[in-house]
Amino acid sequence: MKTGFNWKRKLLSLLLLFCLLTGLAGSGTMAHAYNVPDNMKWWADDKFGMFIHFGSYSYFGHGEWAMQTEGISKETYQKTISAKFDPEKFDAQEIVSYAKKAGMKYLVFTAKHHEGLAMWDTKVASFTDTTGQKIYSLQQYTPFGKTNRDIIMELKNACQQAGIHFGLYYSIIDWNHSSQTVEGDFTKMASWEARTAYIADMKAQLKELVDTYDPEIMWFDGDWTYKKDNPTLKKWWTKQDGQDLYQYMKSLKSDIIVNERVCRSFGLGDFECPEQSIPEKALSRPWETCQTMNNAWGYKKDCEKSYYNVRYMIQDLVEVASKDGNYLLNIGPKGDGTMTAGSRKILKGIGNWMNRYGDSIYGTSGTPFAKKPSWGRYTRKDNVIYAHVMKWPKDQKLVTKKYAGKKVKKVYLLQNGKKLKYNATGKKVIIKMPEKKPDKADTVIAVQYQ
Ligand code: JFZ
Repeated sequence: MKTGFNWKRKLLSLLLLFCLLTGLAGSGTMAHAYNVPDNMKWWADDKFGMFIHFGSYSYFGHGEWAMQTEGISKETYQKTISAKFDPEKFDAQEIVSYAKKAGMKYLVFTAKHHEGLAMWDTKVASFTDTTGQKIYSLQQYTPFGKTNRDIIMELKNACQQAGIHFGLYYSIIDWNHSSQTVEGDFTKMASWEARTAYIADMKAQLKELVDTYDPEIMWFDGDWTYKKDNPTLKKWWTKQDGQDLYQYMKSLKSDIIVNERVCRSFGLGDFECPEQSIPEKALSRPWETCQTMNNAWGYKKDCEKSYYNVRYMIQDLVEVASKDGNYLLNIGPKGDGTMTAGSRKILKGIGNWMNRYGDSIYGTSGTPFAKKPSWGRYTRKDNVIYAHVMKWPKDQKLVTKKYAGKKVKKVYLLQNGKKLKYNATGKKVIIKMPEKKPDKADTVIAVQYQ
């Protein structure tokens, strides 16, 4: 009797193991295209986040690179731009409600961009203006300081209320800091001592950020030195520094998610940031494409008339999801803190679509098929394959690829559950489509397998 019982148990656990390995375990979610560590599960499932570029460059309105591209000196930049930055209309609740309605599940805010202005009340002494008298931060350097507001905390709190994960962006290069001067698209260090001291001070700022705001993501940038080792004063940031910074962040908060830009191109960090583009196929580890709505990150007046349309943005998000990536879509509020009309419109438009079709994005892994269909893209979750139809078939027949070795259970319009007739023969599932396409950007058909 006893041995019989053990046998059954062994068989059962073997079966369970098999199920787990093949990703078929009960109602569990389908595995991603790559291995996802435990601390990143929510991130890999959430898929869609909001990026916010906001700093004193938003007041100037020429984009966040203006200081470098227009050759503005530290002193002039401070006096004519940062000293006038007064985002009194910044409304965290409103921004987060737009993110929420758009279906975004996490948010990343620029705590310090290349311009060097800290958007929080930093106490690290070396981050001063050129007189050395004032700390170069939103609270201590700009007129907004008189309000005693902490907009990062306002955002964090609004996110918490809305159930949105919170992350921060931090630039490794700092055009303002006394250790560095702008040199091409990087900075030059004044001396080896300056380099050592700056890195220590940068870590002190990062500790302030983690201690104060407890971010779940730390999104680094300004790391491009192309140096593996042997730093010079011109290329002072190396792979070794990147590895060290990554370890440091984990020592502050063990489950924090860090991007590869601690020092890019060396496979560091927890996820990859393809260069402002979408890769051909799913990558071999978690990845995220960050994208602008109008070719500008920080507010740029000249780009206000050139927003992409809602359809383009939805199809871009779907393209990313079809390769099991994440999508971080940027807004660049104006200097007074208000959101631009163009970004509101796009967020609302995406929200309308996500309301109907969010199920085909969240918790999905990319397409199971090698080839892209001519009419759109695929995503999948558990036993469902989502057909994202972007080009409507003229003859009302949609030809989709059949999931090998499985039986179709039903086919339906995702927006309302309405069943569609289909014919599953050989390697194809041919679906009878409604005459009129319900959605211009992308109508999602769910093909459910047994
Ligand atoms: C960087 C920043 O310089 C820029 O201001 C913005 O914050 C953006 C999100 O990140 O810009 C980059 C960084 C990397 C690439 C392109 C622009 N890249 O890898 O192609």
